[in-house]
Amino acid sequence: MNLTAIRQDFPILKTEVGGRPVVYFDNAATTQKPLPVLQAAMDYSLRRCGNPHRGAHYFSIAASAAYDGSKETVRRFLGAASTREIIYTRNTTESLNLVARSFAEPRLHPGDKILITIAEHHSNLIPWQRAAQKTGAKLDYIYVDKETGHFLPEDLEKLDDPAVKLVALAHVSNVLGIDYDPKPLIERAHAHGAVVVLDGAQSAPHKKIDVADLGCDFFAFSGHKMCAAGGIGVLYGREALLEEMEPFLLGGDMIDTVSEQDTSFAELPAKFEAGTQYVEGAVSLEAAIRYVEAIGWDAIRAQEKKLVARTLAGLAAMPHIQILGPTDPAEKEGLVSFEVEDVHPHDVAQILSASGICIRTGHHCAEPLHKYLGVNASCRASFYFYNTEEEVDYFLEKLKGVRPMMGYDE
Ligand code: 7TS
Repeated sequence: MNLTAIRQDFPILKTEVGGRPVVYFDNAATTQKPLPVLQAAMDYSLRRCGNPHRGAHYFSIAASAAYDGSKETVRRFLGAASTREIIYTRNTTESLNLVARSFAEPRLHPGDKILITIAEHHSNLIPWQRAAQKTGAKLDYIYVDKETGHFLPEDLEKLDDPAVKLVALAHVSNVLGIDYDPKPLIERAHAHGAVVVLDGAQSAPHKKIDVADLGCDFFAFSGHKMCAAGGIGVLYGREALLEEMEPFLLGGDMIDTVSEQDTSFAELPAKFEAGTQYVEGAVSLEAAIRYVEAIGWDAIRAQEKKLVARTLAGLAAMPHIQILGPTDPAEKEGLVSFEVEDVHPHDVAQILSASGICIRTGHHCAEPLHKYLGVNASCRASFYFYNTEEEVDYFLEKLKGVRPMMGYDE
């Protein structure tokens, strides 16, 4: 991987703060966008812009081709059988809400259980809370070991409970950085017919996804966390399940016929894509997929592992740092969350920001996890393939200065 050449594709990384280029370590929140992706979306608007699937004219046909071409690329990217299984949404959040509303709520009853983990982002938690409240189903949790972040083995037995009708879990945790290897869990839940939803927001940008191999029933991710524009997300769903589900939103382009009192709906995936589609976003997502695939998953993974290992080694040498979750780089995927003793995370972030370093602080939309771990808030450095070891060294150097700046010893 030619890092210098790759970084040329990201002019934003040259932004200077305090006389030196910014260090962007908030990639789990959103990634930066490379020129080829920006150019692809602009090229669509300059040459092919139209409303897809609605007209016989040149631009509508061009827009349809752009949109449908993007879908085919996403289908291949996920290893799905058909584009009928690929639904465009705004983001992971909307994808998960779609499943909760259109699949779970009409099917759950009192006595049923929804099983999630304590490590979920709010997007993969609140929709299930609502589904449980509306249907009388019970929302239950798989808890993690507070030191290692791994699932408690006795809680994994909950997967075998036939009352569990739906399991929803993050593929990679946005706080602990653990890849939860969902395959054995999916197999266990499937053994008694439960449906499994994977939140791929933090996995799809970083590793090869194959929904057929994973065996999940639904898989959600966001384009903006993998170099695409904001506002385009994906829901993969097994065709047989999507077929049975009611539409989520109602309106144009998702119908077959409409009479004064009734409507029949379009075939998949249009049934779930009401209104004018975000074609610019679809084009951007396709270009982003091509961009990350051209770099290659092995190269992306190797670079992220290097950055994580260097960060963990540097943090281990600082006496007043506590790391959330595992401390072995082999177990961390692209991000490290930590606390600095005596210093509020927001102060840490502000001090680092003055040196042009962007990290995230707070509960990272995983408040129940933070409460469970007995932590109010934490700091998080999250990487992507364009980050460098020099950036990590600079971050570590500035982090070392935080406690002394607040009047504490190192
Ligand atoms: N699931 C996980 C595991 C996430 O990390 C996020 C976003 C989402 C779902 C929601 O994605 P969205 O695109 O719909 O917003 N995570 C973060 C984060 O860690 N910091 O900012 C956003």
